Amino acid sequence: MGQLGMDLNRFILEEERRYSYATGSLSLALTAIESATKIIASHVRMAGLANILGKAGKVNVQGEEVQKLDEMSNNMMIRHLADSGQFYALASEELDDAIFPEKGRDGKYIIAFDPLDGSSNIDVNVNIGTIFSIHKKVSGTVEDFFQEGYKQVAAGYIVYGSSTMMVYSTGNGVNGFTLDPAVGLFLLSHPNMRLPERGKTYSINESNYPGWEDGLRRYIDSLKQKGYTARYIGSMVADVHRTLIKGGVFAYPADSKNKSGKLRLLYEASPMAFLIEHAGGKATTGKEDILKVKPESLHQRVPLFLGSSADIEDLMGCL
Ligand code: P6P
Repeated sequence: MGQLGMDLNRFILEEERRYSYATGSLSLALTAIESATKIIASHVRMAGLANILGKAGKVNVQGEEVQKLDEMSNNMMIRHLADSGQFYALASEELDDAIFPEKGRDGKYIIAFDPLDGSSNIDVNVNIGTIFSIHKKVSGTVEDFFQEGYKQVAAGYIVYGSSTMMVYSTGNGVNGFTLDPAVGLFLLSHPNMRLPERGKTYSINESNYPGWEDGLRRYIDSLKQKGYTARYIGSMVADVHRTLIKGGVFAYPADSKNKSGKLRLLYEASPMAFLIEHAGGKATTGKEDILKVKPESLHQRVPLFLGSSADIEDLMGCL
C-alpha cells in the first residue's frame, strides 16, 4: 500500500478508499494531527534559538515542571484536534481531566495524547516526540477512554529528531513518513515497517537495576552474556522508534520505587504497543499483553516491555 515518496495526505485518502464504509472522519482526524505536529516540529527545531527553553514554572499532573514547549505543544494539539470536529473528547498528559470540544459534539472518535514526551530532554537537544491513541466514541463519557488497547482505531507518534517522522497504524500495517521541510510534506519513507524477529539491543534505565525483580535482572544479565548492546536515550519515542526499526527490547519495568512502572497506559504504552504488535513485535506488562489491559484511569501507569517477538519470549521465560 503506497509507494515510496507518496505524501501522507494521499496515503491517508488511499487508505480511506479501501473501506467502502469510511466517511472520511478518520482521514480528517489524522490530518489534524499532521497539521498540529508540523507546527510543533517547527518550534522544536527553533527551541535553542528562540530562547523558549527553560521552565514555564508550572507543575503538571505528573508533578513535573512544565517547559514552555510542552505548553505550546499541548495547546497546538488541542486547538487542531478540537477544530477538526472529529473528536468527541480529548485526554492529554498535560491535563488532569478529559475535555469535550464544542465542535466535537458529533465526533465519532476520542483521542489520548502526550503532546511532547521526553520534554526533560528539550534543553539538551535530544529527540522528543508526540504520541497519540484514537478510539471510537462509545458512551460519550470519560469511560470511552477505558477501552482496551486492541480496540484502538489508530495510534502513532511523531519523533522530532535529526529529521521529523510520523509513524502510525490504523491496524493495517505500520508506515513511516519523513517531513520534507522544504515543501512541508510528510513523505512515505518507511513503508510497511516490520521488527526483526530478534534484535541485538536492549533499552532500559539500568540505574534502576537494584529495584528490579530477580527474573528481570537474570534476563538483562543474560543479554550481556549474549553480546547485546545497550542503547537508552531516556526519551520513549526515540527509544521505541529505534526498537521498531532495529529490533531488540525496550522496557520501563516496575521497580521498588515505581510499583507500576513510570509510563502511562493510555497515551504511551498502549499506542506504542499497537504499533509494535502491528509491526510483528510483542508488548507486555510482564504479566499480560498491554493491548488487553483494561484501563481504569486516564493517567494510570503500567510496567512496559516491548520489542522483537523472540526477545520478548525469552524475557517472559525469565519473569
Ligand atoms: P527515566 C521521559 O521523561 C519519559 O517519560 C519517557 O519518554 C522515557 O522513556 C522515560 O520517561 C525515561 O525515564 O526514569 O529513565 O529518566
